[in-house]
Amino acid sequence: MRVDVVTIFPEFFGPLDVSLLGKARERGLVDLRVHDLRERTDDVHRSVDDAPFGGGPGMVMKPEPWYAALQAVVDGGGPAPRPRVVVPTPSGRLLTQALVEELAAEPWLAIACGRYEGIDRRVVDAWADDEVSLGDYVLAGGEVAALVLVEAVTRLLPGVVGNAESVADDSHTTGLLEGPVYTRPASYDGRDVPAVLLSGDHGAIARWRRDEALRRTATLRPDLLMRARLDARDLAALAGLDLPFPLPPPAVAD
Ligand code: 6GU
Repeated sequence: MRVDVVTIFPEFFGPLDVSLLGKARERGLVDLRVHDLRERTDDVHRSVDDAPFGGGPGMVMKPEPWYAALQAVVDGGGPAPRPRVVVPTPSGRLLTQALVEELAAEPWLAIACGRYEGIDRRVVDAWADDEVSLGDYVLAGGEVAALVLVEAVTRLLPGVVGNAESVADDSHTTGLLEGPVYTRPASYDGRDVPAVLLSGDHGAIARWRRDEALRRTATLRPDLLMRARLDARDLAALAGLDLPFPLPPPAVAD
């Protein structure tokens, strides 16, 4: 996969050289290129922002450097005629694992990192395929969100994470939060690992893990539970929890 990032802070992307991502880049699984928006300015001050039309606080990113930077990315060529262009913004749609999976299927992504009050709307209208928010809080700019996007997307690419199963039952991939995990020693600080995990009964272990995921999701993220695919056994497990809200009908027949 090819990913181009356009930003006024290329230094923000140092973390992409380390850890899982760094190895994926070394191994040629991800071709990540970071571009400095200021290289597409043509005034001595290298200005990328200006006052908003209509007044109001803050500054807006000017369209000309963005058009030039994005055109240069396209003209530079890649594995498709054009990249899918994503703009991180708190006014975008929520980034979910479903969207991450969709983006991971693209051959070429470009991420346009805005700062200040945002990017001139014409840039977004002309170039963006998606405007994506990480959640209901405000960051100072799109760079951290771009790092999040790149990490979430690239770990789904074949060969990036060693164990494909570890991706398959992550929180959110199943529609539920993942339950607790334990390793040796079986007893520590007076706290014992749940006996079922030591039982060797794989059916019982799978049921316990599912029940813990259900319990955790019901407690912390009832909104997710309402959209999860729950079978009759899941609903029976949840019925025992005495939840303060009604359960949905089963989504999947047994
Ligand atoms: Cl994608 N950008 C900014 N600036 N703030 C955010 C965000 C993105 N997602 C949540 N808050």
